[in-house]
Amino acid sequence: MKKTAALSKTTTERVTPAYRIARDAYAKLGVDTEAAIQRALRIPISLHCWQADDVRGLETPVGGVDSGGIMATGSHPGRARNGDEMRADLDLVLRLLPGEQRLNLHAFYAETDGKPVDRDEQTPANFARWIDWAKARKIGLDFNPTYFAHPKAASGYTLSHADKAVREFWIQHGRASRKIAQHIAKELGKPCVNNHWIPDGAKDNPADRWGPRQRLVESYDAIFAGRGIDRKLCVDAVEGKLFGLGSEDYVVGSQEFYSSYAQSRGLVLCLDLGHYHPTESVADKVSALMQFHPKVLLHTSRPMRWDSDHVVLLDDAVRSLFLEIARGDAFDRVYVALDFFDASINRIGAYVVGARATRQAILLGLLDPTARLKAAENAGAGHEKLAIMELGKTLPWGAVWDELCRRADVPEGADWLADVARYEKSVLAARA
Ligand code: RNT
Ligand code: ZN
Repeated sequence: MKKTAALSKTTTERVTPAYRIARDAYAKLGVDTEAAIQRALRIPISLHCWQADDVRGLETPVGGVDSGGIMATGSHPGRARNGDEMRADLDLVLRLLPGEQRLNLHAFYAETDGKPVDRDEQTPANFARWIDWAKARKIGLDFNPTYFAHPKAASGYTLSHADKAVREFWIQHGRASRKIAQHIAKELGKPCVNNHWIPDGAKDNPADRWGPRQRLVESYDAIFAGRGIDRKLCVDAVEGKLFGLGSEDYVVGSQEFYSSYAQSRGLVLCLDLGHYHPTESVADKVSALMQFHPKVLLHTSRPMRWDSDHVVLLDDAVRSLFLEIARGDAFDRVYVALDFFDASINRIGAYVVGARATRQAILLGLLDPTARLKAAENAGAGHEKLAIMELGKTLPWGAVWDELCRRADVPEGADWLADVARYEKSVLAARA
């Protein structure tokens, strides 16, 4: 308490009148904006590298046989075409974002100098450039095995494939990914979240729903069986979904499958905002799942009628999700990562909009007058609870966000648009 008060005093002279008004308004509801700003800045957001190149990957030859239902639509000029271009774009993104960021890599962003290296043979050396880049910027890296965009995924099945040889190939890839993730963690001195998502499923009425799920358990068990991987370094997560393009009827790795699998094997469960029926609320799920799952990984995304992976905006789904995390005081139990890809607009702008919206939702969660609301609720004063909730919606949180940006020394408001415009002209235009 004392520390916060002292901090507010030292910053009083240089804060704007707008922030001072906002700070006082929140204080009236028992909310400490200083504490919220500091906390919001410290929560890492993992930037998905795949918005930079429309989820194509850097492999030789480029995998791209089958997308596994993942599709970036649009043809805005300026797509990053190699690792150096991706890293240059991400450098600009990092300069425009407040707070701690990480970078989320996928295995098909391996750089092998033109030498073909198949997924089952990947080694940490294939990611040396990414690791050096992250080291120089003092940011952490996360990782994902890529079980799609590959001839051996063309049937729509990978780890649950009926053919043992195909399963074995993907098991070897899963194992390789864990070694790479562990290596990354050691190199950077920060744990690396390694998220497993597979496209496996059927377009129409499979006769056998049981077999693939049983095989998937066996394949994952083979991947996660010990072999010198420290789970504190390589933090394995698994991500399910309701349906995908080409797997409308049946997804082997469904929510029920992964919820039980992660819980029984001590893995992190990943929840992607685009992976549920539109009437389901991920915000409501976390307080149920987290009674049993010590940690969850959140993929912020924006489904537009389906799992369309639109750029994240500050919509109700994102706001209510982080509000729930804040109300449960669970920020230490979640990993926050972005997962969207839009090829129809400036990709750097897409990153900045989505990452800022995600951090705004985090800040808004931390600005919630939870104690006051719970007190009203517990006293049976339902009308008071609703009144304070409604009041919370009208408070000037934008001034607190601007202050957060100033503290982080990044452009306020939409001032970052000028940087993106300059880059579009000087760098992206030349890629056309
Ligand atoms: C797919 C999952 C998965 C992917 C990334 C590229 O539906 O959301 O997280 O988007 O791994
Ligand atoms: Zn996802």
